[in-house]
Amino acid sequence: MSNLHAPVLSPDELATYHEQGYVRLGHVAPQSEIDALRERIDQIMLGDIRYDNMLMQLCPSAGDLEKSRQTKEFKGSTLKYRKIQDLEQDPLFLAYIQNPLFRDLTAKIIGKNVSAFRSMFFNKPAERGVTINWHQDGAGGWKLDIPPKITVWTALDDTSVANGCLQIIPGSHKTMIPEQGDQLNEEERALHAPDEKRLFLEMEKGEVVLLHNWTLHRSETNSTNRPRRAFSVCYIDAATRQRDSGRAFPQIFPEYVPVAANTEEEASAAY
Ligand SMILES: O=C(O)CCC(=O)C(=O)O
Repeated sequence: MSNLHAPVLSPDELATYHEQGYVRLGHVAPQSEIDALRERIDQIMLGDIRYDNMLMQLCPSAGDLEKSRQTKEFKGSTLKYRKIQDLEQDPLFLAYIQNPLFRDLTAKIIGKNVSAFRSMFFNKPAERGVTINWHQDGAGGWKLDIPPKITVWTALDDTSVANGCLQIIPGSHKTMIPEQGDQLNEEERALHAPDEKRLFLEMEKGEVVLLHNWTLHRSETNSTNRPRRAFSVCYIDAATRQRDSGRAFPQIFPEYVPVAANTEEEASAAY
């Protein structure tokens, strides 16, 4: 494994983020910390560790459509989860979310008071998973009164074209594209996400990419016999509220401040 990233985003990296809408940060935490997160998320999926207020969704490819609803309920002991949110409640995940590099980069891009719109495990189970089509995170669908700017995406497994690595369109973050919500329609896709502009972000386990929320991205299914797990955190200005609900989000910096338990599906995105 290469050396760990310094706890500071360099001026070049910041410029690349602004210009390209993404920057690869390499490894930011020791492999032992990444291994502990992998073990912890498996414990949460298997129900060995339980939290009452975590949004959990089984992968639709597992065939149980009722349990593929995004609700704050444990859906059974299985590794076939697709999405688990609200992971800041778990001390291991919280420690990772508060990594000094993330504190520095959010301070440079957002400011000192930062919350998490979502702290999300995203999984493509072995030989499974679903395709996610081109979209911009929070372009309109999340109804936030301050546009989100930062997603930090960490590979918990090596990712490749075969297991459904992240695909992006560099530079696409400069315009809010979808007419409605976050997903591109056919016409927008042809114009803004032609195949020749697509970059496949194959990553090593533990590698991190900083994304602008509006950088177009998608991913395919996992055709390998091992899971493709990732952890993705969307950091937002702590002053952000959800327009219709007035909802605030758990504060991460300068220190963790949880919010009162929410009802189901409030912060989830359909994709
Ligand atoms: O992890 C992936 O494959 C894509 C996740 C995604 O689309 C998202 O976080 O909005």
